[in-house]
Amino acid sequence: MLGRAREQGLLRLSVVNFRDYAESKHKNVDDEPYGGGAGMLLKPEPIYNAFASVLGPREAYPGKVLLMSPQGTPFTQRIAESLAKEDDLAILCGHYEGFDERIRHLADMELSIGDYVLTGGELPAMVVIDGVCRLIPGVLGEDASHQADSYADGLLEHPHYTRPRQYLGMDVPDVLLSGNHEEIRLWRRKESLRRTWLRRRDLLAGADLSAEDMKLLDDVKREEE
Ligand code: 4FV
Repeated sequence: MLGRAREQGLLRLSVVNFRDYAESKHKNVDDEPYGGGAGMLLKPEPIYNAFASVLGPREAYPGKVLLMSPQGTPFTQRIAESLAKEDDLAILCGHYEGFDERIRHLADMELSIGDYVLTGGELPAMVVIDGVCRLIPGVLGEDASHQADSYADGLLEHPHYTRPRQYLGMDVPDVLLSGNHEEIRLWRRKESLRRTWLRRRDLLAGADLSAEDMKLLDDVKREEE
């Protein structure tokens, strides 16, 4: 998807190795933490130099600068949708134990992809790039497909089925074979609410639920008691 989007000119992606902008003769990008402690930290100079050389003065940069770290704001579909409206994004990827604190001053937003620790910020950056760029019109082919995403309306997605009708004794729900679009819409909405109720009750608070949803949710709660 993203490769094709780049070929179609929908997306431009470049990677900058800030070691190329390190000042020391050995091109060091990391150093020991003041105050002691295990591991190494990313130095500010190589990253500031790289930013200035590649993107120009920070204050004149038109886009959003993102810094990937476990201390960041959890990356969500809502954030992906807001970032997809930006023309330019610059993503700073951590390494070693993390960043010298002064590097954070370059960032508009600090993002985390989850409460776990990785070896580098590159994979988190790729997660953000994928989650954001698939929302660019034209990247996913007919745009409708991401409108029915999980989280598109704050709920988990309903179950999906395709051929064959029966597999290993597992049947496709009759309602999906009925051709009755209203019945299908109601079933999908109810199953979306059921899955969210069973797996991510925390999401319901933030979801904009209609009166019809509340009734469906009551049915679900009764059925799942
Ligand atoms: C991370 C995350 C993450 C921390 C130490 C890179 C690592 C190393 N980034 N969401 N989770 N980063 O684990 O964004 O520098």
